[in-house]
Amino acid sequence: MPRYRFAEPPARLITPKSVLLNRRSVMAGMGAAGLAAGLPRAGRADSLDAEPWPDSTDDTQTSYEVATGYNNFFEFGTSKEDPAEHAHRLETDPWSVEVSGHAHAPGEIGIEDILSDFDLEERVYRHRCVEAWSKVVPWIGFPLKDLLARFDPTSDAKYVEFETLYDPDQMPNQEGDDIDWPYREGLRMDEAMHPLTLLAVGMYGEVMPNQNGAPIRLVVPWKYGFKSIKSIVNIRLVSERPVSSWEARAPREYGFYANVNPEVRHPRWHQATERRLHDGGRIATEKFNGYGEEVAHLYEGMDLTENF
Ligand SMILES: Nc1nc2c(c(=O)[nH]1)N[C@H]1C(S)=C(S)[C@@H](COP(=O)(O)O)O[C@H]1N2
Ligand SMILES: [Mo]
Repeated sequence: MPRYRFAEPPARLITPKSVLLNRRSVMAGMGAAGLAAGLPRAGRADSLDAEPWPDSTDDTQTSYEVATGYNNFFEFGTSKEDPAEHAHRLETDPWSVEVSGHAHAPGEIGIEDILSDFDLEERVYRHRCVEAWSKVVPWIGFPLKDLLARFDPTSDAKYVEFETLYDPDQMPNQEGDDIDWPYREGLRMDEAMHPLTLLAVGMYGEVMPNQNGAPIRLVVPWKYGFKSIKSIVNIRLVSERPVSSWEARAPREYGFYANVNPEVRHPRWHQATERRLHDGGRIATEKFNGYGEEVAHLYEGMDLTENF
């Protein structure tokens, strides 16, 4: 059992749907005004940050049992049940994350300091896997941009690269070649700085279960689940676009952007619908997983079929 715990109970940020809708129309107005005033579009995303983030979805939450019993965490095996069975082998305390590359103040931070220094919030996000299932999970975490700010990225930092722990003694499937280990992921800097992008350290009110990526993982709610890398030990600020593990393995199937998009099919299946794990029902998949109001501007002018 890890010794770390939350310094304070995370703020619960529940806002009724009506308030959210109202806020969205206010924001849309601000976006237009910002454009008219010649402000950079990024100002729009930043303005979302002034207020606590509301519940982003009114979907029924997935049960704790399903969210922690049906996982992808290939380091522990390739079946959905393997992580729950084997991830207890992962030693998450002590743990630290190294931030390196194009930063004025590169360095390392321990998990206890992460838990005490950043304002933890609960955010309910829909989480959609490229395999066309989805969960709705109350994550506990804080914006990635708050962590990056502490290490002071330089203007050469155009992308962020993430790496999971490599230790086959604890992660037995790293002996195999399902992935060119360690698991790697990447984001463009503006994606990394977006206030929806979380570093999650818990879920359902408790510290992160091992099978979900303890002690710290990424959650990027508008992208397919494989972007949300688990058990992070390295964060690198880089100038070139990193190649993520899935992209390296099958570049025709998994792109760098991996934005949820019902209009762009995976070569082996369509992406138009998804199976909700809480009831097995199928729903239509929404572009950007339903977070388009917040993130579509990041991809303005880009061909999302080419940049899938
Ligand atoms: N290190 C690592 N991170 C990972 C994975 C993995 O195999 N290894 N799987 C990804 C995939 S494909 C998905 S869908 C999500 C699953 O997260 P969950 O188990 O919390 O639902 O984790 C992502 N992060
Ligand atoms: Mo996934």
